[in-house]
Amino acid sequence: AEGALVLHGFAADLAADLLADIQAIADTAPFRHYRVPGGQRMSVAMTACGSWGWVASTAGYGYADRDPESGQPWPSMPARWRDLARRAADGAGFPDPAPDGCLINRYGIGARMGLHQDADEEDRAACIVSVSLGLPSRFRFGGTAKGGATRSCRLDHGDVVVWGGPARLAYHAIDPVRAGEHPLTGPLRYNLTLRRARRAQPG
Ligand code: MD6
Ligand code: FE
Repeated sequence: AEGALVLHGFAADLAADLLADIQAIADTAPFRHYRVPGGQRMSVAMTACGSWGWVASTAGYGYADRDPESGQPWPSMPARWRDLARRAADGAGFPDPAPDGCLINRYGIGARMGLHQDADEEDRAACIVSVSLGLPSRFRFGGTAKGGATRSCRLDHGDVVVWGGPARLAYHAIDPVRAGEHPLTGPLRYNLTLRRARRAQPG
C-alpha cells in the first residue's frame, strides 16, 4: 500500500538478540492480557519499553509513562532497537522516527488483533516500524475508513513493516495465529512496534 513497505528478512540476523532483549524486558514488566473498555480480555499479551507504553483498561486506552501493573517506569528501550528503527525507516525512504516507546505483542496459537488504527500517538508524522519474530501471521490492511475492502500479506520471522505517509492511519489487523512451532520461539509470535508517541520537546 502507498506509504507501507515490507522489508522481508530485514531483522533476521538480529532476531536472537531481539528475543533476548524481550526476555529481559519481560523479567521486569511481564506480559499481560489487558482488558479493553468493552470488558473482554485481549488474546494478545502485551508489555512495553521506552518512555511511553501503550496500555488499556476498562477505563480506556492510550500511552502511559509507567507500567500500570507495577507503578514503575517501563524498562528502557535497547539501543539496537532504536538503531533498527532508523535503518528500516531509511530503507523505506522515511526519516528516522526516533521512537520514544515500543509496544511488544506476544501471540499464542489462535491469538489475533482486531481491526484498528494506530491513532493514539501525538506525532502522526513519524512512521511506525514493526518487527515480526517467531511464527508467521497474516497482516490485513484496508483504507482509512472502517469497513472497506482489505488486502493481506504474510509476515514471517525477521520481516519489518514500515508504516508511514498515507498508510499511517490505515485500518489493520492480524488474523488468528495458526498452530506451529518456530525454532526460536516455539508456539509464539512476537511483534515489536516502535513508535513516536509524543512530539519532540521544542528547543
Ligand atoms: C502485529 N501490528 O503485527 C500488530 N500497527 O502484531 C500492528 O498493529 C501495527 O504492524 C501499526 C503499524 C504496524 C503494525
Ligand atoms: Fe497497529
